[in-house]
Amino acid sequence: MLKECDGKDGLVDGIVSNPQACRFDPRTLGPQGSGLLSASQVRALRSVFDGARDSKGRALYAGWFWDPGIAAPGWRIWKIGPLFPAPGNTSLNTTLGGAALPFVFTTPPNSKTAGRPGYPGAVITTAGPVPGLPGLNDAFMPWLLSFDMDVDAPEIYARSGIYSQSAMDFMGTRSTDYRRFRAGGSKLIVYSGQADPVFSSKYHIGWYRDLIDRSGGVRDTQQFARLFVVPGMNHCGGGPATSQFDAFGALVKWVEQGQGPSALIGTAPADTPWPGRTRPICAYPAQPRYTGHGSIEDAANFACVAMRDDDDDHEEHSSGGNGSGHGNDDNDRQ
Ligand SMILES: [Ca+2]
Repeated sequence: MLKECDGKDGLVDGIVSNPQACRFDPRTLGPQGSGLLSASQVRALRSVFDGARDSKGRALYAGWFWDPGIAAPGWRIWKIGPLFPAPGNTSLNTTLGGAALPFVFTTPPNSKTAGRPGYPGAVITTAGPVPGLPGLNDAFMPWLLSFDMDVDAPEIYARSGIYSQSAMDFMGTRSTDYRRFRAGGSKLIVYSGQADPVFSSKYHIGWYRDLIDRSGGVRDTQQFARLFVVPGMNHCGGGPATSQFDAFGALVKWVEQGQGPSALIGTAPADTPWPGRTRPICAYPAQPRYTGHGSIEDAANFACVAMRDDDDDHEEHSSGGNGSGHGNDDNDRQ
């Protein structure tokens, strides 16, 4: 992935700052390529990163970026399993997610399967990997493996009886209607880990593009809402990333002084390949580019520039002119 995608942002530095230009294909590691992966492993990877689909091939959610952060523990623990030996499938997607799906994201909760052995509502008897804690590892696997993307997945939008709101009604954040928010002078900063295993940055970018379409273009949208995608970062942290940044301080400055952030300055923590490295995390759709001078460990030697978007699936043709994150805070003073 790094070999294919790292340099596409203009600098080989272990960070994929232009994931839209990334053309990594796991088939290059399969039997027809280097042979590191089996054909079924390649199929699984392609399927997972393409995102969930129903039987007609319609996407139920976004796909996922190829980002080196997927090699980090913070990705693994959600998708594959924990960092300690444990029986069964112990990924958070099957334990935490396996419980949340039938009870929170299905309306009415667990209506079809309550009490059936191996299904939510049944007594969990599986031994846990941690002494004294209930075993969740394989408890919901029958439910998950029987989950029907055509029939069961739409229940996230369902309402029923006393459940006058669907899960998406009360928990979803897909709305692009920010008229009242904007009129009141409020500001919104959204950040997203490009290697977040839970919520896909592709989804966040898709939502933000919809917001741009509805709000009069990039510049108008950036008057009240800005998106910051953090390359390499897992869910709210972790991964090979400059994942320490002060988004709240930036929000306060924006609200109280009228200076919106064109970038958040991120610092790489100790458990990354480059502790102390700093980078501008640019307001989407701008991306950081090395100026060609000075240390690549220092954010000061990078500039936020308009994205060069090579991906046909992610065209950058919004009505916001050059669509770039202008690099000057002063532009944003009202
Ligand atoms: Ca790079």
